[in-house]
Amino acid sequence: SVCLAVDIGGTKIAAALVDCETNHIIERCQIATPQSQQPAILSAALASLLRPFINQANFVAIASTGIIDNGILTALNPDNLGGLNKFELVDEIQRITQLPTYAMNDAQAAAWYEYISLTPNNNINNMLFITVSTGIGGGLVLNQQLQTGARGISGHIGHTVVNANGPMCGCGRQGCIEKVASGTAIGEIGSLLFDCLYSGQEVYQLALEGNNDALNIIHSSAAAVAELIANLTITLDLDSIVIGGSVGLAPNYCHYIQQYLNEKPALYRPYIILAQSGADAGLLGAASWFAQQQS
Ligand code: BMX
Ligand code: ZN
Repeated sequence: SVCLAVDIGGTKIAAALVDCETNHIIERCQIATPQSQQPAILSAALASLLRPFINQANFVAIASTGIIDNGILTALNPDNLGGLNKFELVDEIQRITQLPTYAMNDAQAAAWYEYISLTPNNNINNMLFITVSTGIGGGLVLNQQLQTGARGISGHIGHTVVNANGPMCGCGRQGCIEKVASGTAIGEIGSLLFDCLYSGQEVYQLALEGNNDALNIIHSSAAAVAELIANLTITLDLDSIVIGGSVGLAPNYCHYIQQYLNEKPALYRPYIILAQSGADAGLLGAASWFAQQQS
């Protein structure tokens, strides 16, 4: 069958036709995520993105930022979606496409695709996928099973606290790792420091060009992610960590994480692997997860 896969992130929305037998992308298209509190604006953007693909698809599989519980998107951090905090995701897409529609969290979907791409050649039982991008997201595979959680929450590692006196996160908690280490945070900290508006990508570029202040910002982000990895490894007996997202995949970032982990005792150091599917992991993960649920 052919799946219309959709990946809704904080920065971009991608859609693709995926051949479910081969996990191959037939056609792909992407737009910027509208930054609006109004559900109707997101619905309209989705309708025009998806319309050209509808006739060629048998079902729709969505990977989306936010907590996906019974087809409803609830933003844990509404700041990542321009203030939007509730969206009837499955109902809206079903209305637009008239196709059977399923949805899951973006990082959970990417975790699943990275996991099935790594096995069966590797003996991985307990894996955590971490995306460091607009936000920080995660997907857990425990005993070879993807954990989606009874309420869809499983894997929301971006909202574990690294500094109880830190800045207020959009989720309402103080000092979440997402507020201090995500791409958005890297941009915010750089903007404050350089007294000028910078994106996370621009701060990262400065670091690559040798600016020491910018490099320190990237290093504290990687150090925070390394602490998170150590905490979760000793909690869940993780054997492998897969790092993805625009920051996670940026030059040297994964290497910095590895350096910080190398300072810790062996039990805190799982294998660190760079995500193989890059920007397509969410699309391919949702497509294969729901193709498998259907059969
Ligand atoms: C946030 C949260 C997660 C998401 C993660 C990465 C919202 C809207 N999203 O922690 O559900 O997985 O960001 O999302 O609360 P991305 O947009 O950076 O890929
Ligand atoms: Zn938070």
